[in-house]
Amino acid sequence: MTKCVYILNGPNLNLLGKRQPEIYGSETLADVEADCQVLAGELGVDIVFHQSNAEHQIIDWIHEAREKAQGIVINPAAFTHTSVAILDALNTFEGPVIEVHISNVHKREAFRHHSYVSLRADGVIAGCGPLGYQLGLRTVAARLIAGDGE
Ligand code: CA2
Repeated sequence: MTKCVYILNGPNLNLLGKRQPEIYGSETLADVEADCQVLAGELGVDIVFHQSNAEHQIIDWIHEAREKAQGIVINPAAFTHTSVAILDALNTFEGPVIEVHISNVHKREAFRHHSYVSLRADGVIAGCGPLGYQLGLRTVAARLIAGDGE
């Protein structure tokens, strides 16, 4: 069966490429999704790509991923720094989880230095721009393939 990876995005990332290009670059979220679709084809995995400004919606997608996906790439955006609920949801998911941040959160304000999601993430990518999503997807796919041989 083809493996499926959920790529989940938190609040305000719908504005990617439309505001603050000096921090987040000029690629839109639709560009990121298109790049991930091309890469997924090369890697032989399916992806489901979502963005929401609502915490409960992201939690519901993580619950859905428990049934439908084998891996998760997540940029929780500001919920990274606040959401025990998203951490709790991710703790119920059994496959690889990679946390992605477009900007280098460690070079920014102190409140961005702590991540609840990192307590569950198997890997964290920050400061690589939108390319971070492809690095995250490659990492999840590699871990799923390695797991197949176990
Ligand atoms: O660097 C990242 O990817 C972040 O997850 C982005 C979040 C921020 O709260 C995190 O600390 C780091 C903010 C997402 C806002 O996205 C925008 C994109 C374009 C224009 C305005 C906001």
